[in-house]
Amino acid sequence: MLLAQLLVRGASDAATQDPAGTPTPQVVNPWAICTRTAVSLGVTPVEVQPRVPDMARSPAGLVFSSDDGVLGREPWVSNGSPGAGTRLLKELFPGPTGSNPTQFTRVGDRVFFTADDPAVGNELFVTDGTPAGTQLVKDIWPGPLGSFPNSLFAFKGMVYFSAGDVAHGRELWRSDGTAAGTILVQELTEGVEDSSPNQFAAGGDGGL
Ligand SMILES: [Ca+2]
Repeated sequence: MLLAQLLVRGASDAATQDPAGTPTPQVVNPWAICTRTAVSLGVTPVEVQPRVPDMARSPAGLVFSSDDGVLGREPWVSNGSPGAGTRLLKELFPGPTGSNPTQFTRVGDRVFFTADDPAVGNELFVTDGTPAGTQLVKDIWPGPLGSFPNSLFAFKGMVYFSAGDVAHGRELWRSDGTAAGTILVQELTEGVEDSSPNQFAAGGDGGL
């Protein structure tokens, strides 16, 4: 119906008057109208961006990042109420520079995320929604260089993610929230070459 209306309108728009005053239909390309219509409505981008959650629920409330203008962007928790119900969890990067926590991913009663700490670099952190329960999981790339954990994904009570270390490059890791329980799952590409796994999803057979 819409197309028919467009075609009629297109033909009408293209009609002109000859010297005798008789309308003379002109040959038109009706698809040109459709093309213009599609452009005006916008199109869906072909490239699908991975979804990166910027907040997650914990037993103590919603965990998210915020910049209060003094401490930089740090992890916060809110029970949904203003005032005392919304508070800083921990200042992971001291001073006005923020730790820029992101990729909040709930696993059981805890929320994993990545953040910058000047002592260890960009690494994996975990919180139960309390300041005391907000801590580094493991310094995967030892020292101030970061392992840059990415693509955090909750699966069977653990968080799976990609991270880089000196010996293996970027590979698939998993963590139960403890340093001892944070291990390289499998080195898909031997040596320091990256296999760069990402965009994890649970399969129909219960696998990752
Ligand atoms: Ca490090």
